[in-house]
Amino acid sequence: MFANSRVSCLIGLLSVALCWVCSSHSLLASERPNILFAIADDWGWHAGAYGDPVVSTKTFDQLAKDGVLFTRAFVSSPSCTPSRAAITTGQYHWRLEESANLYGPLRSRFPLYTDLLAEAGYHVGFTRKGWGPGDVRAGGRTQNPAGKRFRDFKRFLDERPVDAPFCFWFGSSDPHRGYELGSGAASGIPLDKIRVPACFPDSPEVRGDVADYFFEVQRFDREVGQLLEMLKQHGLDKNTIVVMTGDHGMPFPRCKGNLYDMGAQVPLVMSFPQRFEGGRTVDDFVSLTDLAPTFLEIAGIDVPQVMTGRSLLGRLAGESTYVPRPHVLIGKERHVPSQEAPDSGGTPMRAIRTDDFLYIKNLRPDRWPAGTPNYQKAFLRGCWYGDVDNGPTKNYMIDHRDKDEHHRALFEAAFGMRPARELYDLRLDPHQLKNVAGQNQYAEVEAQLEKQLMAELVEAKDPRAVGGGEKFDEYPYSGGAPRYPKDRVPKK
Ligand SMILES: [Ca+2]
Repeated sequence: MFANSRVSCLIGLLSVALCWVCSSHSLLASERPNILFAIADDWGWHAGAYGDPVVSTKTFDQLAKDGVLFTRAFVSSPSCTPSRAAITTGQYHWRLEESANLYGPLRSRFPLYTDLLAEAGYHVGFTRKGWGPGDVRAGGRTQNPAGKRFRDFKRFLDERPVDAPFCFWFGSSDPHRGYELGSGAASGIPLDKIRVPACFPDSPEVRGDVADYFFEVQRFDREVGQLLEMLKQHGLDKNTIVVMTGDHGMPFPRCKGNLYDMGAQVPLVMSFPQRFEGGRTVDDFVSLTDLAPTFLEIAGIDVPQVMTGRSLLGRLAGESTYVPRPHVLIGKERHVPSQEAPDSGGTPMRAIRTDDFLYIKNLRPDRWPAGTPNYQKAFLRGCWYGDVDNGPTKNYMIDHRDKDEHHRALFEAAFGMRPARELYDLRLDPHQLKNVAGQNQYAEVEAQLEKQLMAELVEAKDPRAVGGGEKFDEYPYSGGAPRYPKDRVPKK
């Protein structure tokens, strides 16, 4: 009798302890939350919630009021394939072999949060643009790393098993180019009120181009609003965390494909009013590699050790012991290879972004970071500076590069060669246009950042830091023009 009561007492204590563990670190199976992940394509850091005076992002802004707005979220790499590979694996893209490059397949040996959720009973799917671009099967996979493909969110919900929690990836292709010329102005976006980013010259062409980009940002935002309405109609809004972000910066010169904030910083909001206090703005550094561990932890699933991301759950839950990242690392391997310099590979770079500094290492300063100029084939605009998406701002900056000193300086910053080291003092130069690397007064800071960056790259087993990094240049390119040359045979 005595023994029995001791046992039941122990069981009782154990239950209390287990419940405490459940409530603080995960959820009981019946309460596992749904995850709605909305990711735009090429959406830079532009939203009403961040103070942009023109772009209208009502859905994002409402989620910011209801949830947690992150002001310093960065991608692993400012290129579609590696950025999405890093998001789905929770690992820096340089750990993902071919998928560090645009169009590179994502090998099946890299675990994905989507698969782990599916194995735990989640209904997992996506629509439109998931991981990619790239060949899913070439990676030894049977489906896109974002999950099973569905026509749309409605079909996904219709096919959901009763009582199964879900994880859905809404991958819009907005605001990726091409744009309908003049669509922004025609929709009523006031060109004169646009804050032209400091890395572009101010001209009617550039303003019109930014407005066309905003037009598609707004379309993405409206579509996410429609998804939220559907959640409500199905009674699913209470138990769903909604996450809205983008895969890297805007498709303009010195933005997408670059490690400056214009290329690597993205909007991020996470809203789950039933569980997490809303209306908070958080200035922590976040890497989008942190999303996979966050999603897993929120579902009560162990995070694989290979994931280099760090769960944000502690911050979302307001835990006082949560320690944010002190800085983020960013990198780039091959984006679009150059047609004119077939052996040039990519323009590998690594960077560390702290509160006050951005330090970039250009590992091959002999290569053109925006693609080769190719002026002799000027009629083939598609081959001009192939690493920059074609569009009115690109054309304007190239065509007017000799208009005056200002135009020339911005042209060089976007399209010119770059030194092996770049250092930007964000306290004096928030737009990251004045390289102070090599200046005496910054020698100590530069040395510290170099040491910190290299130590973390070594720890994360970056082939560019520990050896073998040239393989990134040798992987074949399967994307569109400008094509990787046919006569180049990748090494086995
Ligand atoms: Ca993209």
